[in-house]
Amino acid sequence: MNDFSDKTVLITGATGDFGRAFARRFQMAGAQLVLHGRNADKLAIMQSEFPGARTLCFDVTDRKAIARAMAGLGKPVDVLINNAGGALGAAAADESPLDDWLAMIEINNAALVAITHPILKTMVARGSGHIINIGSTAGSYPYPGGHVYCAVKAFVKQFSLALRADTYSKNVRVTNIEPGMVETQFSLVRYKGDQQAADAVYANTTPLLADDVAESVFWAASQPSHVNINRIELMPTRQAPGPLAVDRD
Ligand code: 8X3
Repeated sequence: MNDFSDKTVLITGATGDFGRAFARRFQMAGAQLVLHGRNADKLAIMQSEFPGARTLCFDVTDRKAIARAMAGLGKPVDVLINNAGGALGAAAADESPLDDWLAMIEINNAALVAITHPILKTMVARGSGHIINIGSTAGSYPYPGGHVYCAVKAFVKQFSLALRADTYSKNVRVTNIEPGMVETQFSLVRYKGDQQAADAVYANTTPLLADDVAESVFWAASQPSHVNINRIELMPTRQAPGPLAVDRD
């Protein structure tokens, strides 16, 4: 299915690089877009780029605002892309502030389930819908400095798989998309504005692009309705899971 003209696609965190790429891809297929962001100025720019889209402005840590926005959607969501999230810091666990850990759990997990919950109910009631979560290879492969980020993405993976256990007989599809290194603003946020540190992540290699991830999201969404893509893990050709670490004298 490549024609989404009768489908409403809600993208959270749509003002970031992934969100824009997803919006572009689904716009090409004619989808009616609902774009969420927490920054009104960035959303206004997106509104001019995607004139037919509806925008939703709220902070994903504000549970009441989420409930209000979901209740006020008006029309049912056919595809929910849970994209809002991110990493904070890359220092070793014992050197990381607790506030960063708690914030990552809030934005990547608590917010994701708070948005999913009301939409899942409407999808089950209609007997139709697709929830696409944006996970990460970090959810499968731990790495130094990953600690809570790896853990929250493992939650997203397992939540996605467990949702399938409750939705397979209700015609609601669930997919977890798990990208590795993608050149986006992700690292600039993780390193809290340190451009040099962010640039170093992508230096002298060939990372994925947000459009590569958008293709995977779109491919999963465009399968025939009897096909559920459970997980897609994608990495740059020049990246691979590392060996197990051994401390030696
Ligand atoms: C982003 C991929 O490897 O930086 O989710 O954790 S990684």
